Amino acid sequence: MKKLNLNKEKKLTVMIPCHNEEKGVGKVIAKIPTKRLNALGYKVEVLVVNSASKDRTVEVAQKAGARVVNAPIGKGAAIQTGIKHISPGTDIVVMLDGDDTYDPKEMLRMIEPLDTGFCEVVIGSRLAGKISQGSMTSFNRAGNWFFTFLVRNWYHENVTDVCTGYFAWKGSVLQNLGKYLESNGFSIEMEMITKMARMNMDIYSVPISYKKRAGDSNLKPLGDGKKILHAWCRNLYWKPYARHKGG
Ligand SMILES: Nc1nc2c(ncn2[C@@H]2O[C@H](COP(=O)(O)OP(=O)(O)OP(=O)(O)O)[C@@H](O)[C@H]2O)c(=O)[nH]1
Ligand SMILES: [Mg+2]
Repeated sequence: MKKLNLNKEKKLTVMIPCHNEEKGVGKVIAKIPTKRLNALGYKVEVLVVNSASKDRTVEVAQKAGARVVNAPIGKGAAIQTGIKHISPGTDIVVMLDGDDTYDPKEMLRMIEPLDTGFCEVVIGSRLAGKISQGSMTSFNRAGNWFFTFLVRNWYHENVTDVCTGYFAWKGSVLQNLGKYLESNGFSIEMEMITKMARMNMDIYSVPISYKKRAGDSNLKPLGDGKKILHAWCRNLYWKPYARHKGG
């Protein structure tokens, strides 16, 4: 008879897409609650997905203990590359930005519903959480609210912040989603959320905090807003089998 290994160590990867984030990435990695995660039975790996940074991002990330992989330019392209570099058998993947806007300690709240089997995907919601003064312009806040309204009403998904950069997935669920991703830029979050909705994934939101970024933004609110709207339209009639890239 096969022996059951009840004390199996679980694997958690923290994925951080970075483009010129020398000011933030070290702080983000240092704030990951590794000891608390270890106590919950998780072995933690930090994966920084770097695109063409011209500053000390790679050096700072490696010094802080991260594995660094290089990706083509664009947040979406980086996420697609990052997914392919996640170690096989990873139980949970958490993703957050490298600009020190999200609180890594709050990943404990993000992973609890996954750890206890409540759902498959957790979205960190700033709009239902705490947004510090000066961290989000009124224009961006209105845009987020508008895109969230569109997703709630046309995809019937109970999400409260579709432009967030803080996610947690069961590892196998993210690998499945990764096969369908195509966006290279900032429409990636909209693409992920709308495709996860169409794949009937079990998604819930938890409130998180958001504060002012360290370093300069890469987002172009108007141009990227148009691409986000385009991703929302494009996936309305999308089905997982329709554009499957194979595998
Ligand atoms: N690897 C990689 N990461 C990127 C790229 N563009 C943005 N990122 C990262 O994606 C995260 C989000 O990008 P930000 O520029 O902060 O965009 P944002 O959070 O929507 O906008 P702000 O509110 O101004 O910070 C950050 O960690 C960036 O470093 C890219 O081309 N490649
Ligand atoms: Mg940011």
